[in-house]
Amino acid sequence: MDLEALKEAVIAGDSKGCMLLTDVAIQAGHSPQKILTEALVPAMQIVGDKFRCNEVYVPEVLVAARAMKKSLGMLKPLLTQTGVKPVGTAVIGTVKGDLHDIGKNLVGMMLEGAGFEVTDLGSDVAPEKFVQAVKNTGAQIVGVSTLLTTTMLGMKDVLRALEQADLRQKVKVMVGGAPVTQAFADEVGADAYGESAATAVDRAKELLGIK
Ligand code: B1M
Repeated sequence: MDLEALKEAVIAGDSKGCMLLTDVAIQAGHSPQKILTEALVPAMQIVGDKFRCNEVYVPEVLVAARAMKKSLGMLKPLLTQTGVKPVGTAVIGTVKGDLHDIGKNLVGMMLEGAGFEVTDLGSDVAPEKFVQAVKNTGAQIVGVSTLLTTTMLGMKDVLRALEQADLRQKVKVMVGGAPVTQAFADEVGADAYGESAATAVDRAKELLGIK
């Protein structure tokens, strides 16, 4: 079975088809990582491109996102069933004012798949919530995502809040999301920039000195 049909089902927003084809892909022996990176992520990228070109509109995007989430829900237990001691702990969330969560969810799942214990704060997360979560969980990494240029500077607020709470020296901060660049990450004083969910895992491991 190739993964093209699953990709098409996400693009078409066919939730039932997505669940069925995800099951078929798993049964055919495709790894959850492969299903994610070769079907779900590229499908959502295509939907994003179509949205940008006004070929589809918000309702279609939402339906595609919902279909993708159904597949993700089926992959999550497979990605996370390592059953071993976590290699690290992370708190992740999308900045205040930003409701986009698909990319951030992928980052969370990929981190979990790589053995991290992840606390996902969701989207539209205020800086003080990141601070509280670090205090509650003792997380080693804070991952901040944003998709909007208008909320990018919210990342700086998260870094400032961590500093004010005297936590900045204790945690590593990684930023990512479509408008974010390495230059922006440097500008706001983040410790790492994750270009994709896969590279976010590499960066997180590097931050903790894990090979
Ligand atoms: Co919105 N939206 N949206 N949207 N949306 C974008 C981002 C936009 C580029 C579309 C466009 O105009 N071309 C544009 C932003 C423009 C800008 O800021 N310059 C935009 C806009 C304007 C808006 C609204 C303002 C629209 C409106 O209401 N007028 C509104 C904002 C609402 C708000 O947040 N306050 C809005 C709303 C929505 C929906 C609700 C309809 C929906 C979100 C559904 C959801 O997330 N639950 C939506 C969607 C789906 C998109 C697009 C089409 C797709 C985003 C996506 O999920 N991509 C997007 C256009 C596009 O990107 N082409 C668009 C797939 C995802 C896998 O990629 O999130 O980039 P991405 O994540 C990648 C990497 O960036 C990285 O890893 C991921 C996987 O590889 N990554 C990290 C992400 N976070 C990371 C964190 C890390 C490391 C890596 O470390 C911590």
